[in-house]
Amino acid sequence: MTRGRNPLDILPSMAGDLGRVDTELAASVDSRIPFLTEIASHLITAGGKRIRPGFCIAAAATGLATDQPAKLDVIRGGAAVELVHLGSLYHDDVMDAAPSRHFVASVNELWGNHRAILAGDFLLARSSEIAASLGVEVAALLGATISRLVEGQTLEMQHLHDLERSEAAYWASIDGKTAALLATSCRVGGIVAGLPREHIELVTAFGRAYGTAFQVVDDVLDLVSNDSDMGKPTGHDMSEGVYTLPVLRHLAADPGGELSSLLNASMTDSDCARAAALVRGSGALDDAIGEARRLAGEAAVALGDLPPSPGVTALLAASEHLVRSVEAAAAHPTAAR
Ligand code: GRG
Repeated sequence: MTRGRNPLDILPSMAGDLGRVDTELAASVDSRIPFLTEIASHLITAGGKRIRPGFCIAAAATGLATDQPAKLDVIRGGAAVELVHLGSLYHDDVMDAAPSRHFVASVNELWGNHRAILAGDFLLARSSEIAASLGVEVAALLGATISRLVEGQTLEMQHLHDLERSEAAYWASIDGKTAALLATSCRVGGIVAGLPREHIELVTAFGRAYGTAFQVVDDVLDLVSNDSDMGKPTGHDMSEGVYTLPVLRHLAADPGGELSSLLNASMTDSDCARAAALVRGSGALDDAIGEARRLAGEAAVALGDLPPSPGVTALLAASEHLVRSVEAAAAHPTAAR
C-alpha cells in the first residue's frame, strides 16, 4: 500500500497510526463478493495522503501531553472518515468522467460507471457501520457530513459555466464539499478520545478553517500546476465549468475581458492554458492565496488557547505547510503556457 506524504507526518507516531488505518480500511471492504472487494479496494491501494485520518488522529492527540500510538477507536474513526472521502471520490470521478485518479486509471474507467457507483455506495455503507460502532453521536455526525458533501457538490453543479457565480456561492459550496469532512475528521477524533466539549469545538473549528483553506489551495494549484503534478491539465476546473475563487476574483476585476470570452463549455487545453495564464498574471491568484493564508491563520487561532501538546504542534505545522506549499507552487508555476 502506497500513500502520499501526509503533512502531519511530523508527529512521530503518525506513520505507524496511518499504517493501522490502512489495515482497517483493507478489512472494511471485505465482501462475500470478491469482485466488489477488488473494486472497492482500488483507490485505497492507489495512494492518497490520508489527510482526514491524520486530522482525526492529531485532533485526538491534542488531549495528550506526550506522543503515543492512538487508541483503537481513534484509528477506526480515521478509517470511517477516509471511507466517506473515498466514496465521494468514486462518485466524483463518475460525475466528471475522470479517466484517472492518483495517477492510476479510475474505477469508472476500468469497470464502468455502474460498478463505480455501487462500489462508492459500498464504501459509504462500510463507513456507516464503523461509525455506528463508535456511538450514536459519531454515526449521526457522519450521516450529516455526507449530506453536507452532497449539498456542496449540488451547489457547485448549479453554477457550472456561470460567469455570474457569486463568491458567496463559491464559499457555500466548498464549505459543504470539502471543509465539512475535515471539520468532522477533527471532531470525530475529539469525540472518541473523550476530550472536553469546549476542546472538541476548538478542534472542529480548526478543521473547518483548514478545510476551507485546503480547497482554496487546491483551486489555486489547478491554475499553476501541470498534468504531471496534478494528473490533470492546467485549468481543468475551468474546462469543467467550475469557476473557482481566483477565476471569480479575476472576472470581478475585469468584467467582459479576455477571460470571460475564453470561458465556455468547449474550451481546448490551449484555451485553458491561456485562461490560467491570465489569472496568474493578475492579482487574482495572489488574492486567493491571501484568503488561504487568512483561513490558515484562523485555524491556528482556534487552537490558541489549548495547552501545548504534540497534537497541537502537528496541526499548526500542517496549516503552515499548506500555505508554504501553495506560495512555492505559485512562485514557480509548472503550468502550460
Ligand atoms: C456520496 C459522500 C458522497 C458525496 C457525493 C461527489 C460528491 C457528492 C462530492 C464531491 C466531494 C469532493 C470530491 C470534494 C473535493 C475534495 C478534495 C479537495 C479532494 C482531494 O483531497 P485530497 O487531496 O485527496 O486529500 P487524496 O487523493 O490525497 O486522498
